[in-house]
Amino acid sequence: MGDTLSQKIIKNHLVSGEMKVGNEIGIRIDQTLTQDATGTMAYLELEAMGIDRVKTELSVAYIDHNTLQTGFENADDHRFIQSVCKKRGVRFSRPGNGICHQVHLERFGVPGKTLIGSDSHTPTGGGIGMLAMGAGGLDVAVAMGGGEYYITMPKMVKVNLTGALQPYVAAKDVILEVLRIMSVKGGVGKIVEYQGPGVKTLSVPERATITNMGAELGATTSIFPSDEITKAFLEAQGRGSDWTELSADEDAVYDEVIDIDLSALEPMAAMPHMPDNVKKVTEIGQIKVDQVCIGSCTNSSLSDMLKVAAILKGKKVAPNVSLAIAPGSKQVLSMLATCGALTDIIDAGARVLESACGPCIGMGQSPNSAGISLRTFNRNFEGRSGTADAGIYLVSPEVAAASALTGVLTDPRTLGEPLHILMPNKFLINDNMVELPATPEEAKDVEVIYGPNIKPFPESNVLTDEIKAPAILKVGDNITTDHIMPAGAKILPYRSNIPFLSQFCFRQCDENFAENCKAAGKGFIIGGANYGQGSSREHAALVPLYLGIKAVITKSFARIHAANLINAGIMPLTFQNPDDYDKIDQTDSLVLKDVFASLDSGNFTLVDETKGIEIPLVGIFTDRQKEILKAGDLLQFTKGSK
Ligand code: MIC
Ligand code: SF4
Repeated sequence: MGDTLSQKIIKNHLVSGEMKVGNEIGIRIDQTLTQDATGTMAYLELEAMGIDRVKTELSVAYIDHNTLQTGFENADDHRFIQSVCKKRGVRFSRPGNGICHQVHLERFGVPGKTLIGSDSHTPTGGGIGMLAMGAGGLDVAVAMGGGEYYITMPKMVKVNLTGALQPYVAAKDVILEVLRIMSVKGGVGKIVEYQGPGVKTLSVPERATITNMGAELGATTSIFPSDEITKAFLEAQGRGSDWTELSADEDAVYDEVIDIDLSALEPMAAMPHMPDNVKKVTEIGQIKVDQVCIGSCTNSSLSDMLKVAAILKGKKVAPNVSLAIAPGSKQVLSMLATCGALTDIIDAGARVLESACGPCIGMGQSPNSAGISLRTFNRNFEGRSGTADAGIYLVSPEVAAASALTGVLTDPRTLGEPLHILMPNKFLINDNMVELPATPEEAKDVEVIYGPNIKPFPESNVLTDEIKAPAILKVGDNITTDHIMPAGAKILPYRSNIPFLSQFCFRQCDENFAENCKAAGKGFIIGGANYGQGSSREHAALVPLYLGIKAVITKSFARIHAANLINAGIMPLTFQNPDDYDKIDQTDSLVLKDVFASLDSGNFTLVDETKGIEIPLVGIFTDRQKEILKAGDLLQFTKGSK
């Protein structure tokens, strides 16, 4: 029996555990990336662990999220990250150089290598055959220090692609179709591998769009083979020597197979407020549009931008639409400028934004009240745009550009002649915005600069054998980390200030959450299925820790968030019988009994004193996780085991 592509890469990097589905395995990490919204915390953790120099083959810190700099906070955090990078051996991609995933794909990713990033869209690297995964900041810090990264050995899903995309149908439509089929929780505990004759019809940027948005499936990661197309891309980036051919064995066995005929796909959109709420553009009809945003790590490549420019060329943006475009990297922006396509974009009336995440994370460009915004992004969670009642539709660059011209949701196939966009044989290469670290000798004199916005970590949890606390909050299914710890221009600058952030925790679900936690001193959160989907932000665990949350009890968890909870010393527990969820009400008085014995057995008992009932819970932790929980958190555990 042969191996799938990801099984091969895992095998090459396996440090501990057995590669059996469901087992915890530890893998060696070759590369790491961070972005600034999670990076400040990750580098504080690196400093707290006392790591002198990073031990990975390559680590890069990107500044791409917090670039608005509405006050001193962001600039201070950038300076802090820059100084740690210089001292500890990390490359520093300056603000303006581009979105982490786009730049990493262009300049640093290598087929067959492992990459973890403190950002959930790190699987973008799967577009060139990397095993690239999103992780919490603390896990990334541990990997930078040479520690292994732990995942549950995933199941393997094959998406068998046949045919070829028709004109004006895009890679975005492929991943929207996968989301329609699998749903936002369908990928949990799985790796999605793209295979079949359709693969060779897709360029690297198209593949990267698909693996990027695999994050929305909840998948551990997604991956394409590394083939001649990957080789041509890397050669055009001046990195031909980084290429190796990689594919799954012919007789590899998959747990699930999904067939997609690329020729049969049509332009689609994910409707408010979930990425799997997918319909054909023709089914949704010509709804009026207020705003169109093009960019984000999903769709900001040169070829995406060239398609957009070709659609806009010589035309004018509809008067009712505000069109904002953020090219994904400095390379993309400068190539657009060189070939004149930027002029076509500007002349049509687009607002050109900095090469950064921008509107995707609510850093500006919030739509008008009840506005309809079409975005080429990957998440349309309620409120994420910064406008609580806006309706966000996720679409391809082709749909976005066509609709910006007409002012209504438009099927780009009505535009007529197909577009002919060719990938360049040579990209414009200029890495002058990536700062190299100091040599180990010079590094001794480099000072790490802390700004006043950097506040101490919350105190670690002390595990007790009995925890008596109220059900401080009860929420439903598919709660995202944007619900738990919102982002956006007002809050994002405080990612290194947990006390400040805590006021905003769960605001959208219960505006009294923080106050209730403070009044009770400690509490439990009760959730439905797929709790914690979305972002990798460990703040969605650190802030609840700060507010006294001891355990989160749900029907099921998203992968990265469950790991972040354990890393923060909060127990993620699930109902043995999912129907028991209905028995608990918010404010019920709860007692978790015999915690230490339960940690060993995996079976917990929750007493609901208000209802006078006992509810069986499950918490199956590996020995390593038990030790982390007993130590208080991963930081204490790592310090203790040094
Ligand atoms: C996101 O898209 O939600 C983010 C912002 O990139 C996050 C990281 C963060 O919260 O800083 C992610 O996807 O992990
Ligand atoms: Fe940035 Fe948006 Fe991508 Fe997150 S999803 S990394 S906010 S562009």
